[in-house]
Amino acid sequence: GGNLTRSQELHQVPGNNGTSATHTTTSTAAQRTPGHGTSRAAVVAAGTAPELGGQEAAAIGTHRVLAMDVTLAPRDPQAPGQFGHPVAVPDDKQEEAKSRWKEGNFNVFLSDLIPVDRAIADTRPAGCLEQQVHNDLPTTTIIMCFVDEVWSTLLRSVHSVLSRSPPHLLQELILVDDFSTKDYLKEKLDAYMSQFPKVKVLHLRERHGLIRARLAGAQVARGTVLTFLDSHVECNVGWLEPLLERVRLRRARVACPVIEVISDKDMSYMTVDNFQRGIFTWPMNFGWKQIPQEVIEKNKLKETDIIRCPVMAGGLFSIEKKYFFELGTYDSGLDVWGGENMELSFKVWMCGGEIEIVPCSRVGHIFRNDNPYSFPKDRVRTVERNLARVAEVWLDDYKELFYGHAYHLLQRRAELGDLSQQKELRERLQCRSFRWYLENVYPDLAAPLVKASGLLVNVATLHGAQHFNYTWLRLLRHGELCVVPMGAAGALGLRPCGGWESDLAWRHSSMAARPELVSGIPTPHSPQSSLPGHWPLGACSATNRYQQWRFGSYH
Ligand code: UD2
Ligand code: MN
Repeated sequence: GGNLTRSQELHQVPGNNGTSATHTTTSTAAQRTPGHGTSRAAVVAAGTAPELGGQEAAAIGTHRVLAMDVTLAPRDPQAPGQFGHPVAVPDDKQEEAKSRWKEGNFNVFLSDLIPVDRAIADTRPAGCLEQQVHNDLPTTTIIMCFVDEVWSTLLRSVHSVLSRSPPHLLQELILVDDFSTKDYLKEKLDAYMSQFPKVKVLHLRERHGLIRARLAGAQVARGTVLTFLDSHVECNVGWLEPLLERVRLRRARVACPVIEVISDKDMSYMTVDNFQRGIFTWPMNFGWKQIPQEVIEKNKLKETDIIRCPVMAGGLFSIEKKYFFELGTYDSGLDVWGGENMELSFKVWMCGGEIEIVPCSRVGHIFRNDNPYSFPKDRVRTVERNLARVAEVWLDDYKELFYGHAYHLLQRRAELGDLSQQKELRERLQCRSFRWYLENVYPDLAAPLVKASGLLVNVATLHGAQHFNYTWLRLLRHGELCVVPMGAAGALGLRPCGGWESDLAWRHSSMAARPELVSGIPTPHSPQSSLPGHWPLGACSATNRYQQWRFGSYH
């Protein structure tokens, strides 16, 4: 699995911290019934206002989102990077900057140069300033776990929380040190943070990995809502209340801010395109996908509308603490990094909750090309193992698609560890099927259960064999029967397919435009007869047209 990057267009934000001109919008009521197809309901939930029960709102009262930001009048307006402006490395410092890059896989030299409490531009869409939130929002514990984070970046993350979160909502900020090796993250960090009564540092005694480190923070959290953040972020003005409001309105909900970009090169704060959903592609790679312009226009979507997402990025979100524990938190068998966002996303949706991006909440994050810390075991293998665990527990029959796109993992299923607890949890919570998820939450994902199907035809002879499915596990299936080599002569026959440990795979490089069966099924013995029994195996050859086969349709 590659690292998380944001590849869509970025926009440099204007230099003043100017709040955008006020523009009053009243949200129109929109249905929030679980969606069908890619209708409005599938991608967007109602804005804040319509969900306030009239009477309740009157009794409890609401207020506009507090634009609290102690950095609005920065100590030193001339400081480099102030207001989120880009910073350039001076000519005589190029070498130094270059050599320090690997400390965090971003421009650490510049991070050290800019104030830890710099101001950034308020990038919220017009309309956010008018939004109302309840007066009785729940409190939150912010959990920020880190391993060997860069000092100035960690401090900037903490300061951005303290500067831009309403104190009455911030129960505490727990820094979970995942057994860092750097000296400055020990007594020096404790001493620095001791000036902030709400900040607690929890030093783990061994490396837990981010998944179990977050859980260590969650165990001791005292706030009603947990808010997870990475340790290289800058929370923007008014970021917290809209998240807590969404959780306040419905507890079975995960609320995510829009993740904006802090440039790894010049440390500038950049906003991103609106109307992006969190999605995944096979084999479970997270990405963002733009909502098509027609959908935006047809449904008159506004930039402030909540966006429902099939999956979340993973790092930044609010979830009610009790709900998180009811869901069984994360699968604690997931190691170090990766895949936990998929696990929680599937679990939330399939077990009755929902995941959304809240456009009026914005947090910058430094996206890096590589993890700057070491993995206890091989990085790729760790992430792959995590993803396969998630596939085994949540994808039902569709896990064949996962393995079909990551075929080498099929051999490693024995390494996945015990999954019985996770499967029991899914039973106990009476979660829906993955098929339900596909139909209702992510209908635009292509998820055909077989790769190809129909009459299997030899290209050389155009002779049709029986109807077969070519599965993601590379079986040639005819109902419950699979094509297998039989007998010493290498003739073919049909046999019950058997389970996952089947070794009956056929390699077929199938491109709908130029389908070719590259290996496996060979020269015909008797072109007139049907496939099984009469097409002996022969050595593979790229040019032998008798070895080229085509299916009726490719999916
Ligand atoms: C993304 C998520 C990240 C996590 C990851 C998949 C965002 C912005 N980031 O990757 O939160 O969901 O996908 O797992 O959505 N850390 C530890 N111990 C470890 C490894 C990491 O404490 O063993 C910390 C790390 O210092 C950082 C956080 O966990 O604060 C996330 O790690 P990352 O920033 O390397 O992940 P990222 O942003 O590439
Ligand atoms: Mn990160």
